[in-house]
Amino acid sequence: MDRRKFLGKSMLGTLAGTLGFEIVFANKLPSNYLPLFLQDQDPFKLFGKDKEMVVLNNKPWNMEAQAHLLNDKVTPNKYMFIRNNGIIPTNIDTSQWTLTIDGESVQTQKQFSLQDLKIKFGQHTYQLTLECGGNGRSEFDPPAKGNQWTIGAVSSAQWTGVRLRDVLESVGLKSDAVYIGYHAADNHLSGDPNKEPISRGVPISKALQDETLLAFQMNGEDIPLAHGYPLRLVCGGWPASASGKWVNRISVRNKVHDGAKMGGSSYRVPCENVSPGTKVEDENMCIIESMPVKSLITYPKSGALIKANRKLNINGHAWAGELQVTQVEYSIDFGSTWVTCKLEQPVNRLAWQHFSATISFPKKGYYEVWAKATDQNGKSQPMVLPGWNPKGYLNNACHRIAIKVV
Ligand SMILES: Nc1nc2c(c(=O)[nH]1)N[C@H]1C(S)=C(S)[C@@H](COP(=O)(O)O)O[C@H]1N2
Ligand SMILES: [Mo]
Repeated sequence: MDRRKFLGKSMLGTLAGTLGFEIVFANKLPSNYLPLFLQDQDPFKLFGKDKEMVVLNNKPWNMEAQAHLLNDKVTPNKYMFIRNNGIIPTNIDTSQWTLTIDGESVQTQKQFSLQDLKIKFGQHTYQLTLECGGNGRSEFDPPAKGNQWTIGAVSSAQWTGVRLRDVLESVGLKSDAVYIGYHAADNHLSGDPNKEPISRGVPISKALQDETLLAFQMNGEDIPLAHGYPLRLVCGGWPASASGKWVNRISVRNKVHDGAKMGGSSYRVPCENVSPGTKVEDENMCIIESMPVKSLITYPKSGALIKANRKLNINGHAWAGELQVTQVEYSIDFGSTWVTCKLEQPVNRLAWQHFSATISFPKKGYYEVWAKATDQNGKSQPMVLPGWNPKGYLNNACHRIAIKVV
């Protein structure tokens, strides 16, 4: 495919806008000319990411953070992972963008412009934690195919938009509505316009939660292009694949949504635990819903040196899908004994929580600091890999960092 053909001038303006600068003589650009900043395809520049982010794939673009980059309480764009299943849409004209609500279970199909959404419905802001279902995949054995995420496919940004519930209620749902599915403007890697790269959804009960948003802002600004500009569904606490980027249609379904990547082994795990390497039949696979309890030590960076007799302050975040985290503990003796950390309340439901502790080490030498979170139902993170599954989802094993006391 020749990218140049896709780049209309209005889109260049939009793209430059979301990157935070203006192409001053955009109206003088020869037609079919691709500006250098798009030609070089430096993903860090292109997406406004920090140089320490790690690129896992360039077709499609997938990029993750390292633990120490995620130390901010609210994740800024530059440290936010990117997970794409297809090609990022480029021909975005916000004045023409529409959201269609359709499906078997709406009273009447309806279309909204972005402006309609912004003026007809109340706007709400929540900090929402989004973790890719495959975060941690790289540790599974036998290995699972897919992006080899280590720990960095998680973010907790502030999202502003309208409630999906308000929009659905204004359209009217039939009593048989059980699920919603999103459709979006990104393109399938094959270039086939009839194929969607991904079209997932959530049960109606999740769709109607206060915090489920059709968002048009992230961290107080237009959503960056790579994260779903100009409109994104955000379903915090669930695998981030449920949060459709570049959303232009929501279908209200009378059955479990059957869009791309809803079936087979996509975002599904064996309903019962299986031994590693087992082949699992489709009917024994269950859709991932709320994500499991997990935590990340974001300060210091693994490998830090500290002087003997000095105390070490650690910081991090913990989250538990739909649930609250009630305890975080640390261990410096490989999990033999645990000490409770200071834990903050979330700023709102579905936002991650911050923990900290001050650690003393008995003598010089090599240590690891392990962190373990527990959710409100009393479930804790496993110290080693949890249940193997064909696509390597839901690895919530304890995070650990290396420390040398010198
Ligand atoms: N339209 C669309 N929405 C999408 C995706 C995609 O490829 N296309 N990827 C999903 C997956 S698998 C994840 S983990 C999150 C990643 O969100 P982020 O790139 O903003 O971090 O977006 C989800 N929404
Ligand atoms: Mo994902």
